[in-house]
Amino acid sequence: MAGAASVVRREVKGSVAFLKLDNPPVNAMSHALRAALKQALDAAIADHNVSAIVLIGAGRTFIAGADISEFGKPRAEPLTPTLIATIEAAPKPVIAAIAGVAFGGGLELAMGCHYRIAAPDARVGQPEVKLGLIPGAGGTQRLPRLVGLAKALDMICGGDPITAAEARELGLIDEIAPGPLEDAAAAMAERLVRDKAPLRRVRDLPGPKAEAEAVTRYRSGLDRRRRGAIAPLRCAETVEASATLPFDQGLAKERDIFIELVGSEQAKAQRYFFFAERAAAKVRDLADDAPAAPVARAAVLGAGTMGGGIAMCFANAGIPVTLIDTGREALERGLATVRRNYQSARGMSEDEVERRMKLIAPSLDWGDVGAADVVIEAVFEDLALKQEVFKKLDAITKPGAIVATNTSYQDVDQIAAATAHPERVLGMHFFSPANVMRLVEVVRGAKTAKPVLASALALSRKLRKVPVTVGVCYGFVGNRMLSLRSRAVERLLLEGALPQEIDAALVGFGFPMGPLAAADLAGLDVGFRARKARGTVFPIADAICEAGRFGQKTNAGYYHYESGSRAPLADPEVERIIAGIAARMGVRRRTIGAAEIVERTMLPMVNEGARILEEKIAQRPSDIDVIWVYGYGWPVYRGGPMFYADSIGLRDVAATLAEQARKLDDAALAPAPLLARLAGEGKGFHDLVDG
Ligand code: T1G
Repeated sequence: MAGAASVVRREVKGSVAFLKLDNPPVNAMSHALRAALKQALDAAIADHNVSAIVLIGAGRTFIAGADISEFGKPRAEPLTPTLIATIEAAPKPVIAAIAGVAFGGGLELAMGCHYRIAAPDARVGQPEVKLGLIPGAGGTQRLPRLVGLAKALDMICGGDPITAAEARELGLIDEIAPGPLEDAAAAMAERLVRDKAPLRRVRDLPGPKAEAEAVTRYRSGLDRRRRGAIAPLRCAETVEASATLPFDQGLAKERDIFIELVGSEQAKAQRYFFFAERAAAKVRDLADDAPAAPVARAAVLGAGTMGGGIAMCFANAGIPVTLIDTGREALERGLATVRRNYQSARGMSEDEVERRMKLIAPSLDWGDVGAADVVIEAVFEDLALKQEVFKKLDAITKPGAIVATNTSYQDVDQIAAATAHPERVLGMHFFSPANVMRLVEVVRGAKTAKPVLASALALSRKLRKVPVTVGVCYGFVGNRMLSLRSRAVERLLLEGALPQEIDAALVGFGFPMGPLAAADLAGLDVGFRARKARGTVFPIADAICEAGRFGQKTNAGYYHYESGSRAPLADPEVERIIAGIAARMGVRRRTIGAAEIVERTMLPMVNEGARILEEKIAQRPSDIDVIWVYGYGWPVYRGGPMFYADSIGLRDVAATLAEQARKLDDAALAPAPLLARLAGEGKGFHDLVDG
């Protein structure tokens, strides 16, 4: 970040002083920026030639909030509340001119100003909850006074931004700039001075009406959504106080809770994750600005659940896509599912449904891939079939087209070897439902060309996905680690844990759904076939499938389902199957507690994560964490499996794994060399140097 002197530039137009914030790339409110702004404000306020002050970003954005990299370090004045107090005490109008984003402390500073104007494409929001925090510079007290309690709850507990138009509608923004922002801000300033407009202070507005019903409704949904995260609850509590407490008492309450949360484990994990997500975008031997081939047209092979979801991603990004299948029935079924998904999407108009459907062209003709810049294969999960498909694609795809496989497991190098152009082949592993899940594991083959990789990463971001680059191995990173969890679950069932106990333990840990309810939802036959193909035996899972129980689709799996219901019901028949197998295997069953269930399902995954790092299948431990949070519902406030292991301490993790390996007589559970080495050195995965 830049030094104190240059981060705020003052430019005077007539009697209006523009204080230009210049702390690239996003004007994070570092101490240097705060100090320079305080200085510039004091000078402009004291300057009699200045009749109004405009705060504006010098670059692409207003302010992205507090400097997250400063959290956890001693906080130095001037803090944002001090800047706001300076503005509120000013005897002349101070205007916030917002381009790009005003997030967190940036919006709080803007709400501390007397007036706000924004560029039409600006966005404003309080995303602190995504960092395990609450707004800490008055946002919980000022925002409700401007937009009302219900909306403030939504914005602060949810953390998602709103558009300038919506903010204008709500009265959070006074004006949308009709032309260049700086000119519009200057005109606004001159008008305010000319009209001797009041110096409005949001703090002086009455507290919001206490909308008890709205609050109760919001709270009940919040408990379900937060999955153990603390910050959303503290956000609600503080925002609600704006309706009951005088402003300064509300502010003091906010301050106390903010300071408490900054040091919390959850906030530390979410800060770590903020930077982990950004690090995942960087590929070791690929320049950050490596050129990417444009994608004007796409094709998806296979109109099944994954193919349909992937086609929706392209349509959602405005990219025309051809959805191809060999069977008319399968194609029509796939298209009907896509339409149903759009029609059930919240807030999507019928016109918008039609507009997106028009971007998806169904076809039975493989030749239609010829016009596509990218082709994504999403056919049945079988290596030989995929090789055959790629061989065919070689002849019909246009030169330079990216040819990607959506396989969840198979060897991408073997698939590429079936073509004459392995350099343009890689894996783009989407997660189900593909139109919802944000993760894409971008599988780099041994022969994948760098421009192809760069283009696939850029395309993933254009599809509003989070791409993580991984190497080739069975199941890549996510599914490879998942298989260790599945093994542990199978063993725990055998030893006495019931499906509902295992699921409750992992839901209690923060996962949206337990592994057994999730397996029933996905369909047990998929795993059954994969195990058979690999010669892997899971006595209990296999027995349940052999009993014709494939999950929700057969109203029976690990649970029983009433017809038409998705609610998992404990089934004594399952317990009878398990008990029978345990007896035959001479396993005495016992009660197993939630803590042991968590330990025995999570630590083997961490161990496999260490092996994945040893083999350089993942570039860095934090990439593994990004994969688990965005692909498998790992609770973000626990950082991810590798961060979680570090928070326990690798010495303890290694000792527990060694004990599990001994007790279960399972060498695969013995600590991986990397984990054992780091534990021995008293280090953590975060000590591993990137590169
Ligand atoms: N602090 C420090 N660094 C930041 C930052 C921040 N707030 N925001 C972004 N960066 C870095 C980021 O790590 C990356 O670095 C580069 O800037 C570009 O970011 C008191 C307590 C603004 C929408 O949570 O949402 O205010 O990787 O890749 O996709 O109440 O960044 O290049 O080295 O994300 O164009 C609240 C966080 C803080 C907003 C831009 N604010 N930022 O997205 O670029 S808490 C936030 C974003 C707070 C107050 C509280 C996005 C963005 P590098 P990028 P982008």
